[in-house]
Amino acid sequence: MKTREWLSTILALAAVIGSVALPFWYEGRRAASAPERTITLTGVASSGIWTEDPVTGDNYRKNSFKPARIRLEKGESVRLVLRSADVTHRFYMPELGVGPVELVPGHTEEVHFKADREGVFNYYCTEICGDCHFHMRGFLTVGNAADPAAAAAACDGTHRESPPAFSSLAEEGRYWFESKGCVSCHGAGGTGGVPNFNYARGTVPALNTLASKLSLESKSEVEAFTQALGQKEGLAKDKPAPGVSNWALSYAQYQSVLRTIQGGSPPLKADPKGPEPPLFMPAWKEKLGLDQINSIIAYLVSQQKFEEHTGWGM
Ligand SMILES: [Cu+2]
Repeated sequence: MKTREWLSTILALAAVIGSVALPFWYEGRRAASAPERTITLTGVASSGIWTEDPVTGDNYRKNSFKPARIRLEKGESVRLVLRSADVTHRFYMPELGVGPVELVPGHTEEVHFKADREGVFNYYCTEICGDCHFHMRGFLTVGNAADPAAAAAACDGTHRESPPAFSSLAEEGRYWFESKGCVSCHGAGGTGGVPNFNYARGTVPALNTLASKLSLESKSEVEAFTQALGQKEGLAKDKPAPGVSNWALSYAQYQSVLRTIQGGSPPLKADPKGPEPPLFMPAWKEKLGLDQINSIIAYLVSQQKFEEHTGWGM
């Protein structure tokens, strides 16, 4: 009797353990045996994109490739085939442990990774590969995570031809901000928020509060400052712009912003022993003239939201 009771207890326990463990075992087996999904990404310097479209000699000249939009299931294994359509690129997707992988034209590289967590993961080109380099960023989405609101703008080839006529300095600045690729790191309208792996501040700084940084306290001060920026001779320390209340401070801050744009600024690492953050502020002085930089500053200060002062007869 006793032995029988023991036996049935053991059997019941085995059944319980089995029913709990079996699905996990099965999942594990399934994941281990699931075939890898192959994704081919080609870097295209002339439009600053990573594309899944096949790139051949014939269609390269038309250059109508779509930027890749990759969505993976959580747990999916990927065989990533990487190519360059033109010049040397370097593929880097740090959050999923891929790269940097140097991509020499004519060669194919292959890496494997597993999408083991849900989220949006950015990938970058970290080799300065031409005029459209600063557009060359993409993302892939794992699981149910929502795509980011603003994808990096593709580099429009027409921007390299002569620019259109502008109705204001800020409008001109917007054009340069978007066509030179500032937008792909600093976000549409300078809203920032693009993740930069191992960067002390986490994401690329927003620039839509530049007016405050320049000590411009209201819309009318922004207008007065912009007016002065648009003068042929530019800004001068001893020539305060009428209507800007703290000219000495505004001018000093403007000089510091100008230095950062012209000379660049290396990103501070979050973990000093970790890798270089993939995104950095390059020196623009060879690529943008002072007039263009001033127009970009005019655009960015126009993006600041001020609290409206109403009442008091104002
Ligand atoms: Cu590149």
